[in-house]
Amino acid sequence: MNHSNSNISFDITEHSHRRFNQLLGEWVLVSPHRSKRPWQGQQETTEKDTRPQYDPTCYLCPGNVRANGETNPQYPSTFVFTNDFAALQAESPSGSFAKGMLQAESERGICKVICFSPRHDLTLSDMEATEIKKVVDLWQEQYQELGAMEEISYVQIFENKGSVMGSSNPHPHGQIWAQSSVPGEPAKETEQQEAYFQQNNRSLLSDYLAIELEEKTRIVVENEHFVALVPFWAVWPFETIIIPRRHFGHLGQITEDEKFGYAGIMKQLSSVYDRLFNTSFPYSAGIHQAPTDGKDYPGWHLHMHFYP
Ligand code: H2U
Ligand code: ZN
Repeated sequence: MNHSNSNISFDITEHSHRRFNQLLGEWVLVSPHRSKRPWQGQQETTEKDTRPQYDPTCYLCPGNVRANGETNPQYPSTFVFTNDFAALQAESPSGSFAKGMLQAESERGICKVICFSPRHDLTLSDMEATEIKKVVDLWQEQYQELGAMEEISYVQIFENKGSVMGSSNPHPHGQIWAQSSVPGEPAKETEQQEAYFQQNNRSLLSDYLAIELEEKTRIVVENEHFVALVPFWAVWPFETIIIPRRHFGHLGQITEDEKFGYAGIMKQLSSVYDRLFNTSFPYSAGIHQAPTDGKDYPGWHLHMHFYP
């Protein structure tokens, strides 16, 4: 195919192109003109959230009995427990399977559920930043506790919000999967970030953030410690990334002040999503941070992805 029009110069806001995802080391396709198409797809109208503060049938509300018969304590802020239907088990036997192209390896791990609040009717955007700070405290504690375990190489903290994202329960909660190998995406991010740090002695995301703060076109919200923005290489509509201004690799290294900043930026960002769509907006969000496999990762720069 050679129909290039040499009379027109390439305009990144007009013409289709590829962008390089620095974190994954992959190219993604971007078609800016597509956003000009007429939109007759779904538009949400405000549906008053009628969830009660306490739902006697909810498996996650304080004092209720879970599906496996255990009773939740009357927790006043956050609550963590081992997932009763864990996707990974600590005691599963090790081994592998190979039949030509068909290859498998056993994977061990620990899955936990974290309730963000005793209130059944809240989401992160409704919660006070001081309450969200307690969620960050718990994330930090869990990252350190699970990461210190011999067989755990990666601690994935995430939230699937809303039934369309596959969440089985409207009670505000997230999950943690701690596992014996480093999953694909964080593994690619490790490679990219460590290579960049070796070459430049600065973190990839510090330098990337500096560019975004100068361009000022993709910043969504920011505070003293964190910035939320639409990454240059975004693939999904309304995809964002939260990046701390200071370079640190994991929640074990976050300061008390930064934890308040983290809580604040999450409240701000989730409120922006809710306002934009006039509804309690569903998303998948995950914190990416340094693996816990005992190696040193000076290039890792913690960040959080939001995929609405
Ligand atoms: P999601 O629906 O967002 O995946 O989170 C709810 C999790 O809570 C889910 O993984 C667990 C499910 O396995 N759960 C329990 O561990 N105990 C229960 O009694 C109900 C749900
Ligand atoms: Zn509940």
